[in-house]
Amino acid sequence: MENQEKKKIVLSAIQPTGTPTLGNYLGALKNWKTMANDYNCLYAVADLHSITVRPEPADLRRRTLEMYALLIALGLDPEKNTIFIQSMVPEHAQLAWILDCYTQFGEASRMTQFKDKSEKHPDNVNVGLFAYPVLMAADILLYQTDFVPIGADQKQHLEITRNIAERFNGLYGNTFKLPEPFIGKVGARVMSLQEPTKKMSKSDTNVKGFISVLDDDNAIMKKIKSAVTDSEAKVYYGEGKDGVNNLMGIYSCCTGKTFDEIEKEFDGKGYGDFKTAVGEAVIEELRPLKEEYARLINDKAYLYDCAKLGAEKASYFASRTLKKAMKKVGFIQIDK
Ligand code: ATP
Ligand code: LTN
Repeated sequence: MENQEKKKIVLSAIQPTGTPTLGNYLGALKNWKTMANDYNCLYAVADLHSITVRPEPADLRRRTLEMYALLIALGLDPEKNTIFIQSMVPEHAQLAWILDCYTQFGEASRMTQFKDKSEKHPDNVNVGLFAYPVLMAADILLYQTDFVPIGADQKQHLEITRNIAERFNGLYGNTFKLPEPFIGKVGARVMSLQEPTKKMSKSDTNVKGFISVLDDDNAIMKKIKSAVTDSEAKVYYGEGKDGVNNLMGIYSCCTGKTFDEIEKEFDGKGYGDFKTAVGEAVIEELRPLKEEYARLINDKAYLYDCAKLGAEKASYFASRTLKKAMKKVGFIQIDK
């Protein structure tokens, strides 16, 4: 523990809104695993965030546990790192309320995710959806986080987090550390296999557009083979080649090869060979995750134990920052 406290702090979270896609995996989860060796990492299943779209309670419970199992299946060590379920750590909702009062209506209105989601669900534009980035700011600021590994779509939420923290620090003196985003170079934006100008999304109605991390090998190969490309039949990274660029990005993330190396490897070969290689690389990349997940999901008792431990560890850190913020705002502090 002592040693861990000296390491820089990393925090990230993912909503339990469905099985993660290859986009979530390459854009976020894979970096989570890599960072776990060098940083003091806290990773959460953001179940509080996900009720902004009102899931069925039974679905939410099942998906939360599935997402939690997936995080451990990534190879994250629940003893060494802190893997927790957000709603089990009450400090998140508590700090979020305080930060709500230090966030301007105008700046929250400018968030593109809020605008997108309000358009998608015009029948349920709730206050939670509006305050979503503030809860995310609380998630991050509670742990004096240094780095936040996220996909490119979440950059704006990190900027508002920094603005809220700066405002609070400006008013009351240094309380929160200003976090930096960590966005990988490749994989930050994996595109849909069917419409490669749109990001790959687990809520896409066309299931051929995304690969779920638990898809079986056949399904993976089929989806890659039917990915939209172009009529040039030449593998290189370039303008107007969105489909090929996307597959090259995926292949590069899974194999560690650079774009130059990939172009050389497929010089003189057609898209058939290229797609087979990409499919195989994705299958190999996801295999250990799927095997470990299959084993873990049947061991509820172990998962519950890990979740309890994670929540205790998270709460230990979070309560220190919350106390500090409450004191600065002017709430009475009486030792229990
Ligand atoms: P939904 O499709 O349900 O809106 P989502 O697939 O965008 O959700 P989130 O749970 O919002 O997934 O995101 C989890 C993490 O995955 C975030 O860090 C996000 O930036 C990252 N991410 C999501 N989609 C992609 C993508 N296509 N490429 C790279 N990273 C992504
Ligand atoms: N908003 C993020 C999920 C999320 C998150 C966070 C990410 C919730 N809290 C804290 C990083 C840090 C999303 O929709 N992908």
